[in-house]
This record gives sequence, C-alpha cells and structure tokens, in this order.
Amino acid sequence: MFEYASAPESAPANINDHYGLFLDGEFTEAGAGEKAGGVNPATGEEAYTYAVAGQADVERAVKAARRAQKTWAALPGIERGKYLYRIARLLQERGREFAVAETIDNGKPIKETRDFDIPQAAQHFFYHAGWADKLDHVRPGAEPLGVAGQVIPWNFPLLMLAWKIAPALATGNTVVLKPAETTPLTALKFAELCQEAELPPGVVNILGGAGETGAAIVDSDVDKIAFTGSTAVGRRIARAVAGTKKRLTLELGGKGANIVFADAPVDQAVEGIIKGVFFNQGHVCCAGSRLLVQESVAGEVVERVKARLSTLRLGDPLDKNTDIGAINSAEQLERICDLVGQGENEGASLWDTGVDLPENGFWHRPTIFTDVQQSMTVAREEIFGPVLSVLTFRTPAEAVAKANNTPYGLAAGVWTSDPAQLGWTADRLKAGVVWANTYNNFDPASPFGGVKESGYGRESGRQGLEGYLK
Ligand code: TXE
Repeated sequence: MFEYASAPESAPANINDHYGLFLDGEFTEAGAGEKAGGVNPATGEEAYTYAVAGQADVERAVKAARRAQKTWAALPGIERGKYLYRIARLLQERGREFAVAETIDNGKPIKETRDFDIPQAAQHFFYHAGWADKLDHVRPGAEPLGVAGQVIPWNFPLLMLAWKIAPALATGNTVVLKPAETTPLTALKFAELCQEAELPPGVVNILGGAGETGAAIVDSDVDKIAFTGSTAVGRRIARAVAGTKKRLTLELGGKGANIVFADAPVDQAVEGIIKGVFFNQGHVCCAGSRLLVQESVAGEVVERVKARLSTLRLGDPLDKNTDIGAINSAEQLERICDLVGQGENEGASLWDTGVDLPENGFWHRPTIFTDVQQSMTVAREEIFGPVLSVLTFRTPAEAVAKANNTPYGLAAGVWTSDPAQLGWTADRLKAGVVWANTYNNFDPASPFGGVKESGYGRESGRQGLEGYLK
C-alpha cells in the first residue's frame, strides 16, 4: 500500500456541478444534449449531473480513438510508459480527493476507497507502465489490437477503469470507456487527470451513459470489447460481437464458495469469511457468498462470525470508522431485498445484525442465512449484497461437489492447516481464482478471471496484456 503525504479523510472531493463527455481530449456536451444525475447512495441526493452519450457521440469518440491510435502505438514503449507513470503518480497525489469522490458516488466506506480502491488503481498504472517498454522482450513483434471499447460496472468504479485502461494503453491501444450509470464520477475526474498528464487527445475517451450507450459502443467500429458486469448483459454482448472482427473478454458474475475445514485457523477464517462477503457491501463479483463449513465446526464458526459482524459499524461512508457503507442504488437494494425474501420463503433461517439503518439513502443490514439447501435461490443466485449463505459438508469430496455446483466459476477460498488438503481441494475447484487461507486479495501481477458462466479472458498480469495484443 502507498503512503499518503497529507490530507485527512475530509479532503475536498472537488466535484463539479456538471461533467461533459470526454472526447478527443476535451469535455463536450452530448449531441442530443441528454443528461443524467449522479446520486449519493448514502443520502439519496443528487450530487452532480453528467452528459449521456448517444450513438453519434460514440461514433465520434471511436473515430478520435482510431486517429490517435497509430501515433500512440508508434511511440517507443518507454514513452508510453512515462504517461502511465505520470497518471499513476497523479492518482497517488490526488488519492484522498479521489477517495472522497468515490465514496460519495458509490457509497462504500472511505476506509476502503482510501486504502484499497484508489491505491490499487494507482498500483495498476505503475505495474503496466513497467510493461510498456518490456513487452517486446516477452512478446517480440507484439502488435496492439487497435481501439478497445470498455464497459465497466459500479462496484469498483475507478479500479475497474484502471484494470481496463492501463493494459490497453501499455500495449499501444486506445480506448473508449463507459463507466456505469450510477458511478461515472471518478472516471470523469480521471478524464481531467488525463488532461493534467497531457495524454495525447483521443487516447482515452470517456462517455457517460447507461445500457444504450454501452450497446452503441459494442456495435461501433472498435477492435475489442472488454466488459465487466452481469452475466445477462455479457451474454447479450457475446451475441452482438459474434461473427464480427471484434475480440471479446468478459468478466461476469459469481457465487464464490469459501470452504472452511475443521482444522482451519479459526480466528483467521472468521475474518476471511467476513472480508469475503461483507467487503464493499458484498458488491463484489468474486465474493465468498457461500460459506461451506465442515459440519463438526459449523455451529462454532457461524456463532463467531455473527459475534464479529455485530461489532462492525454501519453508517456514514465518509466516517473513517465506518465498516459497512450504503448499497449503491435503489435498484440494487430492491434486487437484494427480493432475493433475501426468496431465501425466507424457501425456508432458510435469516439472521441479521439488527443495527439501526440511517433514514435516508440505501442500506441493508449484514445478513446470514443458515439451514440453506443447495436448491435454494440464496445458494444459487448472485445476490451482490451483504448476505452470506451457509451450507455444511462432511467430507472434502462433498465440499468440492457443493462448491462446484453452480454455473459460475470466478473465485473460491480454502481454509485449512493441512497443505495436502489445500492442494487436493484447490486442484478440484472449478474457479478462476482460489485463495488459500485468505480471501479477496488482489495484485496487479496476478491474472484474474473466470471459468464457466463467469466469463473468459484474464485481466492483470502478463496474461491480461495478451487480451490487448494480436
Ligand atoms: O449490471 P449490468 P447491473 C451483477 C450483480 C448485479 C447484477 C445487475 O449480480 O446485481 O449484475 O447489475 C452496462 N450493452 N453484476 O444491472 O447491467 C451498464 O451500463 C452494453 C456483477 O448494474 O450488467 C454498466 O456500465 N453495456 C458484476 C455495465 O454494463 C450494457 C458487476 C454493468 O451493468 C448493456 C455488476 C448493454 N446492453 C453487476 N446493458 C461483476 N462481474 O462484478 C447494461 N450495460
């Protein structure tokens, strides 16, 4: 993690009243003049407005990216790298400001944006800056794809932008990126930062908008689509690009299993179970949303998780002591409540922390379901909220069978003191990422991505660069 020189959590977020589209190095209004509002999920109030790109704006952006791409790719790698280093340093310098803005826009606690989202985003640019001039050694004659269209979700707005933009730029591609409609703020602030870094116009274009704008990017004259979001939209995009020249990487949903064996280090496991599904209010594609715990220790483990959860503070995301923030949107809250309701109707036992919820904004108590059967909705569907479903197992084979009993395959965790048990289990899990005695740990050098219906392609690491090369 990086050190920050100054600025308390109360650093000004420097939020403009309105943001245009960032197109060819300039902020401009949408051709049709369409706008939308950015809402602070902790208050429910509008914090700013932004321009919504229509098809004609998308086409203009793709043309600008196309024009810029040849010059960008022709730069020596070391020069491209310098721009990425500059962006990384600016993100560090303005880290507190970006953290406050992200918290206001997304609802996640400042503790997380300050110590995780923003430093990780900066680290991503540092990591890929280092690749820009070394690629040729690993991949002689490596050629960029051209223009990448990138569509990202609202759960890690700036970090997902970094995951997409840093490797594209390092490899000589240019980008047209659309942030999610509920969280475009840090992407638009990032556009200002690109201006500050004097990035050549057209290399990065950022367009606000919802699904229609995303679909227009998918249908436009780009060479690649990189998408992170729901499996339903991922499927739609796969159909739209089938039979075109466009390359596609998809990072979709998950229903991660966190497997706790009886010999697991219990204190560590309890923390890992909580971090696994309550980090970022559970708005995490790789969340360990199913706890699979060995029957002999299930009672004890669940009681300890409940006790620890009861000590977490839910409330004002800008307070540095807050552990659990707001749900990102009214729609997401409704989706979570609907799935929780189905859990109760199907006979799972619900427990929640009982904590008082703030009057305004969108909130959900940390919730645990026990007596969960594999056939129940809460064991099968991604809830994408602060909800843990507990299942038990007797034998390692049963743990693996239950963990793999999902159409998803993004991530899993294994907790045990026995290295042989760990290896045996990890080898059999059908998941892109398996964490051992930890959960939700990330590193820019470590490739991330799913199997089965969680998508394909990898982001981060050397493998992530391949997604942007011919
Ligand atoms: O996702 P969408 P939503 C899951 C999670 C969540 C559910 C719904 O379970 O509850 O999806 O979330 C853009 N063509 N994940 O509705 O719609 C959209 O504007 C092109 C898991 O927010 O997939 C946004 O920028 N783009 C996930 C992005 O897609 C389209 C993260 C994601 O929104 C589009 C988010 C279209 N037709 C949700 N329609 C993860 N893997 O982390 C929408 N978009």
